[in-house]
Amino acid sequence: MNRLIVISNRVTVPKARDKAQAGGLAMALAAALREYRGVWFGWSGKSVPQFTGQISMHQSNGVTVALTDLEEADVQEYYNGYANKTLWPLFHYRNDLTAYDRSFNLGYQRVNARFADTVRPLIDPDDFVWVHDYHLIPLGRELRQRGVKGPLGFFLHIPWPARQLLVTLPRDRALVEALFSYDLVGFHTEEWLDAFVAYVLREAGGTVLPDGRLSCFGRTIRAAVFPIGIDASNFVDMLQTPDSIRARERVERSLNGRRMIIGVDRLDYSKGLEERFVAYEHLLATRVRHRRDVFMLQIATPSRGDVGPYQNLRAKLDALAGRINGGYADVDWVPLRYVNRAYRRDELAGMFRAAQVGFITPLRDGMNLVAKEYIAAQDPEDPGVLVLSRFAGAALQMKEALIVNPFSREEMADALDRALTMDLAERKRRFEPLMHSVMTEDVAAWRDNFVNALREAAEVRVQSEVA
Ligand code: ADQ
Repeated sequence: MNRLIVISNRVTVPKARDKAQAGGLAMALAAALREYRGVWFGWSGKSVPQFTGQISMHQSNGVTVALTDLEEADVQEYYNGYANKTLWPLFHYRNDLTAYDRSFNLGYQRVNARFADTVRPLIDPDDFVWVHDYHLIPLGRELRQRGVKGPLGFFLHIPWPARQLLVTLPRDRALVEALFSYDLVGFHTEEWLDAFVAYVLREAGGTVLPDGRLSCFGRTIRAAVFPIGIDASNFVDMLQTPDSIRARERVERSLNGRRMIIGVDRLDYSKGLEERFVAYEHLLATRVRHRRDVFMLQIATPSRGDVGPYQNLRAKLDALAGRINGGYADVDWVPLRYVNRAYRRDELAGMFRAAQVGFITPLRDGMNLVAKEYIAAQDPEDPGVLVLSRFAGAALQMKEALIVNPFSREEMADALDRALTMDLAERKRRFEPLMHSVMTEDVAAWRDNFVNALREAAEVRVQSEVA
């Protein structure tokens, strides 16, 4: 079997003993690497005065990890700069927050070239190389320039933006052209794939071949949809761990018979947290009967705190939470519990189980795994209701959720009201197909579908080169 070389900005191999803390994606990639053998390469997270290109390799729970340090300027221009201040906001439809600085793009190209120089000696001719996410779009081109001829795949974990937005990016064509160095480019949903294809056809003069492949810039690739899932059976098992049960009981005790609405997100402007708070406030203002019989738990883990808009968002949410609690709390009831820390995954599972409503309303999200985790954690005999933004990639799969427009506080408050008053028969009717798809379209299926499609796409390329 061929080896798999996984390349991502950061590398997180879960340890067996802290399984409960690891994210589903990390678990899936680590499992793939154990199965296929291979290496997981990425940035160590450390910065050094000068880039050396040295790799430190170690074994981590059966996976070979290779890490490299980056220069301080690289971190500023590539990571904080082009990745988090340019591509992230633009790809999440926030060109008002997008920084278009040339130095960021130069840093981005430089780091991708450095990654390629560093990882190149680790790649054998028969290896499959799988590159992850927006930090590393040009890496495929850099690897091809350094003589890598084998299967090369890329997966984008975030949305692909509309053509009208992407054209605001200087050197937009070069970014898209770089994707044509891969054999296979994967997206979470048809919507992101369609936006990519629209750009290729209408901006770059590409064509769709009769076999569905895309041809442009003198190269031909396969672009396809691979909706990511969670490690669902593992998540369900976690509900039985003592820590999970303890977390659930702790929340349930504090409920005092009230119903709980839960949200769990990284503290990010794409997640619609302000709009969510305002919608909840609207519910309290317009449906007096829910006052005192519900509360909302919002867990928002701080993220990218070095970047300005994240600091502004945090200040706004602090103020909004204060306004809602100041306006509606009583001596024995606080309507909003707003928590800025991370929890172990088994604890989160327990908290999801204790909540009657999962309130997941990003303004734009590649997929959103929290929506799937909320469903996996429910009691099939008495499931809660998922209220989900239509702008999460997950909404295309999870049609039985209450799908809302996160920009409308009235629509969101209506959906909360409906979720809080829904009878058991309807809750079960909605839950069953959702649970079925969460269990079957899981992270292992995502990984295997991608790797199989990569094998096929590379074979087709080799055949057409020979012909
Ligand atoms: P994210 O933007 O990070 O991922 P998401 O898919 O929701 O968004 O994944 C977040 C993960 O972190 C979930 O597993 C969640 O449980 C966990 N998490 C969040 N807050 C936490 C907390 N306070 N404590 C512990 N765990 C917490 C990006 C894209 C998504 C895409 C994924 C995977 O933006 O659209 O679904 O990658 O491709």
